[in-house]
Amino acid sequence: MAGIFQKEVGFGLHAQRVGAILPLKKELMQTLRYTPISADFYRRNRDRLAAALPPHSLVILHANDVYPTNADGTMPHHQNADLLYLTGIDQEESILLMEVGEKGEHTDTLLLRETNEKIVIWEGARLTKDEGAALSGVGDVRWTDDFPALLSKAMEKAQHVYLETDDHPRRFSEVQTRNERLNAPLREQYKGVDFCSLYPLLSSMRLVKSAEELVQLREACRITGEGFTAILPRIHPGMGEWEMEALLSEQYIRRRSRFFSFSPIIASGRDTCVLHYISNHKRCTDGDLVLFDVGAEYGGYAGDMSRTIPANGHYSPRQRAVYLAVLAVHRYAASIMRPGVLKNEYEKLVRIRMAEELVKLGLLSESEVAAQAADPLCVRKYYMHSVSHPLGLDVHDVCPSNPVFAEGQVWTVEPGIYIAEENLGVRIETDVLIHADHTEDLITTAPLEPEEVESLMRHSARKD
Ligand SMILES: [Mn+2]
Repeated sequence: MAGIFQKEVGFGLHAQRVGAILPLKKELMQTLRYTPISADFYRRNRDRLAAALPPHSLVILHANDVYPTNADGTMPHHQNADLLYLTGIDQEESILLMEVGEKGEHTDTLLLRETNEKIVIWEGARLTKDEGAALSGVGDVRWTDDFPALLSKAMEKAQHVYLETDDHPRRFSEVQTRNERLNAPLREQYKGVDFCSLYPLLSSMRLVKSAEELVQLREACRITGEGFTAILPRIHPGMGEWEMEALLSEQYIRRRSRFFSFSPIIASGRDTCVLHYISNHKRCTDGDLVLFDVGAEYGGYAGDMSRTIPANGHYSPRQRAVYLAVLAVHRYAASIMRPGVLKNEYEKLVRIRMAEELVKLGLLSESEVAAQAADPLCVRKYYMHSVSHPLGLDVHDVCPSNPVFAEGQVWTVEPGIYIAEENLGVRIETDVLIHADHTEDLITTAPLEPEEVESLMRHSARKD
């Protein structure tokens, strides 16, 4: 069923509006820069979440805030990834309520910010109730004015209340999210209720990608690689890193990406060894390497790619040797990423392979590595980070701790070697989909072999 005219039957406290969910109107499609995922996907995600919850659970999920900057300025709105995953609604102030009954049946309500003439004039149209229903597959759509009354009714009946907490191990924030702020009084007010976190459930669900998500991820990866390849012939010694950023931004946005999926790293010379360099303020010089770690967003999903190129179009012998070492480790890592392998075990095997390459490059001694044969942590002198992270709605996507690889997961593979004393850092990163017996590189639109890079850079018009 293609998500059209599907009926949702109410089981919960308040009567569900039982009626046709209209298909996405052409006009709405035209207001989105990307082709949206079908409402079936979101309906299925809510079904799976509800099935995993105990009877008489309530899920409350808020949109992210629009964060202020200074004066009347704001950051662009960046939607809460879990709300996107369960509804596809990419609009501020939206709320999802899910009331789960005895056997996993659930009554869902989507609440949207009521639009008015002033909002239409200043900010443009917001979703109507019908549009919200068509995008999300939720039959009962209301304005947020109804939220307090709906919430207190639902809280009276709920035994377990599932709230959004962001438990990403590397999260650091001094400010409360909208979910944390709006949920704090509930924890105070309803002392006897079992408050639980959505994080473990949704991070496990989000780790394995559905067919619909793979369509979006493939597009994000395609754009990420293709945009980079398009600008390669235009790069030359003396060019500003920011100028390369500008060229890339044009390529991505032209392909319907709304923004970089993270602050782009375009680092030349010594800054190839700065892992999260984002100021992109220098001019590259003849003989430099330039490290790109960049990604295009598409439909909420993130691409994430690294390539390291010679500013003048030719790798020096040393640069080539380091590049080939990283490429060898990259190929090895992709070859052992198989269903059933523990992430931590995989990381260790990659360090063992990396140690071999660092010895060959004269950076580590054989005895140094032999002393740590089981897990050569000495590689961290030149390779400081891990090789893979999951990719999806978030660039560093959520997952349980020490996950096991499985079919349908999407991970980055990104080894690097950073030799600060030589101003020489190389990182090569692709995004791969795990299949039963191989990994599939989702970035087929950007070169990997050094000769390919050089050849694409040679085809330039005069570089100025
Ligand atoms: Mn990455």
